[in-house]
Amino acid sequence: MIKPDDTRFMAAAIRLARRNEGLTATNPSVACLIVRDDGNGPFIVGTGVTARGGRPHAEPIALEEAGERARGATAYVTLEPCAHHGRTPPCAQTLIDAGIARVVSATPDPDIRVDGKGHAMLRAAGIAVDAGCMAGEAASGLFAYLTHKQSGRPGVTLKLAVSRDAMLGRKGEGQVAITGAIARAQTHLMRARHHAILVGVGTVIEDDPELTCRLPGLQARSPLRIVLDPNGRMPARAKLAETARQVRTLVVAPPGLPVHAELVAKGCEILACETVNDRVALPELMEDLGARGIQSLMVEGGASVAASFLAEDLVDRIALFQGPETMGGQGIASPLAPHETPAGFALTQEWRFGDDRLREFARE
Ligand code: AOF
Ligand code: ZN
Repeated sequence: MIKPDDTRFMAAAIRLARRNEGLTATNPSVACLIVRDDGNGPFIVGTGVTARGGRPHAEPIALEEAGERARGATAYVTLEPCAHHGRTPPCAQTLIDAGIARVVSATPDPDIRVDGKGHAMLRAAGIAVDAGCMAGEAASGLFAYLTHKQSGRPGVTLKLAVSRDAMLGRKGEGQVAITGAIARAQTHLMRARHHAILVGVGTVIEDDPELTCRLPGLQARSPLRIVLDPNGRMPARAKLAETARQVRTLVVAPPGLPVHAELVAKGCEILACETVNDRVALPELMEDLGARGIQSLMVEGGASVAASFLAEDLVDRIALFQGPETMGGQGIASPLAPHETPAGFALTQEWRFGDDRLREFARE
């Protein structure tokens, strides 16, 4: 049975798991807390989060910190402990060997090597297992891993910044600041947590963005940058091309376009794609990216790329920033209005950053 304290510790574990989001592929970033109660109330004796690169898993890290204090304790894990032999023994076995008395888990692991076997191993060893504690919240953190495992494509976050009158910018004016510094920092953090970030070539031509994470200390966490370029319009002078040797840049285009040689010379990689009516075929592209191990994708612009992802039903989460200003008639209309909940989505979180607002939605 799940108790109020269980929810409290699982919430802490879910928060801890965010630390290595985007750094553990193709593993999910999982967290584990070892909690003891010697009669004076529960306290944490070990914490672990899946290491960078995916190994070790969260459980052995937490158990090592706990040492002998793990005997008789409860383990909180955001994902069902694994049941397979990888570079290390199964985490379920490690929990059993450490003398854990009870395991509380949040999300089942769809990996066919686990898929219920982790929980079964624990129960067979006489450990009390309570699964499904804060399942929704944990799944939201693991959405990229779960989407990739279940459908083979990356989990997609659509990020939009709109003005009070639902505009994304002004026509022909390049980058227009819609939100302030704190909201911008949030966007950079969001970039750091994704494996790849995608824009249409129109955004490159209009805005000449860098699409990197420029938060102090997190610059190395800039994701792979992807440009949809179905008609070979990607400028070789764009910042994305000029910096392709520092941050990987992938140009998605039909094969055989002449401009490519120059982009390749600057360090861009080219990914050949199918096109439909002069647009990149998105479902096929998503499959290709998934096959390359890309589990999470942030779509950052512009209006028609956002609309295409929505129309193809490829968006799993929406981050909708709203600034305080009004653009007026010269604006580029957003496919989503700031005050409405998009059809098929539910509001999951809402923040205020000064005059700006961020609402996050997840697929229902
Ligand atoms: C856990 N704890 O912290 C993580 C788990 O390549 P391997 O051997 O590391 O296995 C990858 C799989 O391990 C991954 O698909 C998922 O099922 C599980 N991840 N499991 O018990 C963890 N990250
Ligand atoms: Zn494991």
